[in-house]
Amino acid sequence: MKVLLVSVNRETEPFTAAPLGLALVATALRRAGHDVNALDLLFAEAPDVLLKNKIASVSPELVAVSVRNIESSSRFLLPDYKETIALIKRETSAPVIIGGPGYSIMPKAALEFLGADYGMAGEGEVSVPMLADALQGRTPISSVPGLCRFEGGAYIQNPPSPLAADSFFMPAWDLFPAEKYDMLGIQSKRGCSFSCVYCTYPGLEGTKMRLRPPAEVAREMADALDRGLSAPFYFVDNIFNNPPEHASAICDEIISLGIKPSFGCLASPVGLDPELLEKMKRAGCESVEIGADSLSDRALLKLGKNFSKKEAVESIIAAKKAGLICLVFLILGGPGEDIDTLKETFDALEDVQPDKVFAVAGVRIYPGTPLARLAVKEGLISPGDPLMFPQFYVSDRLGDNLYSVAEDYFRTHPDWVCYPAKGIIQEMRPVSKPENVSWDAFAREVFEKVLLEVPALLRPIARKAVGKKAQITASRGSGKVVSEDVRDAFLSETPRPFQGPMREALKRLGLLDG
Ligand code: B12
Ligand code: SF4
Repeated sequence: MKVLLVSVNRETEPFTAAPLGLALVATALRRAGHDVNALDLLFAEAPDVLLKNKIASVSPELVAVSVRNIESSSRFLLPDYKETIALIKRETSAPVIIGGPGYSIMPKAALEFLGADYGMAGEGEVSVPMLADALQGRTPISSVPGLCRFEGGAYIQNPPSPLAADSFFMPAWDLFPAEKYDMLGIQSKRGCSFSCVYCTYPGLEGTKMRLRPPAEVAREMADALDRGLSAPFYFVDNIFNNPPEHASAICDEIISLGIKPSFGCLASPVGLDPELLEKMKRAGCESVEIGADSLSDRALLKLGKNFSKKEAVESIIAAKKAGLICLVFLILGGPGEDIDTLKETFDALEDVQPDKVFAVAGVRIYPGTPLARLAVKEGLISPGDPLMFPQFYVSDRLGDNLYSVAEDYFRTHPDWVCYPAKGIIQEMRPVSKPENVSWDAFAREVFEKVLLEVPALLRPIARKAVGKKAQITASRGSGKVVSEDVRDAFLSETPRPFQGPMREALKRLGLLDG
């Protein structure tokens, strides 16, 4: 069967994400003997035209659309996807199936809203080839795991069929513009056995952990490097270092293969000890993104976290000591949060000085989570709300103070970002670039040269932050960015631990006096 896979994600913040899930579904379909084409709309200047042309050239018999994000930090995205699906349906009579994490969180409401023929809740490697078989009349539709549809107005959802730990696939990156993404996703496990009150991950990936054999993970990296893919890898595991022995074994395999990947990962403070961090660094890890959520024991307890403030603080210090770029994720305004817990978190951050902080003020309420049940109990949402349209929990001890307190604090830390949950409506720190600013050709050259001195993982952020800073400076002067603006912007936007190497680089390039 001719299958067209379409990734509709156009989000570029904080990084562009390669559609790993769809690349795995592609491999599964190919193994089952199907003719697979793919289209990623991420980099398209005219996505609708591209999509129409692709449909015309492929003449697909099934179109599979991946829905990654329901919302970004500033926008509700499903209405855009609804239009894309309507366009696909106008251009072809082939059935349209939607899947992906953004779909699986609320399959019934999303299927109804987006108007596809079928939805697939959960993993696609087993189910999508089975759907292709069923559509060819070989098996009944009712036997396809995870399949969702409306029949005569009634919603039907088949039970899922998760992959076994030893049957993970290699992604078909050849079908995607893999060299263009800021980072290439790689997965070493699925599932999470913890139960943080707001989290969708156990629902998406299951509560039982399935650990992929470490040698296979390292081999996937080696294959990509062999194919000349140079983007850094990003471990999309909800927690790379859980269990720590598995993370350590992956690093051992990478080191023993003698490959030199660079990678980043999401990590928990639990088990992020100096030995593991040192080994991760040796294996090519450049940055860890620590899901601390808060640095107050009282708030951590209410969020259902399994670690203390002390452990979180120690893990940040250890990551920095190991020479890794350390980003801390925070979730502000959760159950029981008050001005004291907020200030405690901010004071602790001030002490440990992570390189980056990414905070959300207000907690997205997802269906089926303990937070959703609490929100119903507190009268914030109604019991049957499918929560597809974003709703946020803000502790009643804070109310509107959350935004003013957080804003005051983050304003003094330009490297640290805080999105108000209400930021779906309005961003706290506007990111719009000044208009009517042009670039001197030499300044552009200098910019690209200095950018190469920035660690690979930080480059996408540096490109945006430094570029914007240089333009803001130029807008206050001649209206043209010159090389001095570029130099000053690199100096002001470089996080403290990298100031020394950056000054050295600028001297080497003749932009700063010795
Ligand atoms: C890793 C990760 C990140 C990394 C991405 C790094 C990278 N290079 O990929 C970082 C930290 C940068 C990130 C950023 C963001 N993320 Co994120 N992220 C994840 C995470 C943990 C894993 C995603 C992943 O790659 N999984 C591995 C692949 C293999 O699984 P999969 O995509 O689900 O695919 C499987 C199935 O879904 C299915 N499938 C996939 N596509 C299709 C298509 C069809 C047709 C079918 C039938 C099946 C199918 O089959 C696949 C194989 O089994 C998920 C949570 C989770 N556990 O899923 C959140 C998640 C996807 N992120 C989310 C969000 C919101 C974001 C941000 C918008 C946050 C922000 N405000 O900035 C950004 C957007 C980034 C972008 N450019 O799009 C949400 C999306 C839902 C929502 N609320 O909108 C999730 C679900 C987390 C959550 N809050 O619940 N993220
Ligand atoms: S926040 Fe992390 S540890 Fe907690 S349930 Fe989600 S994935 Fe698991």
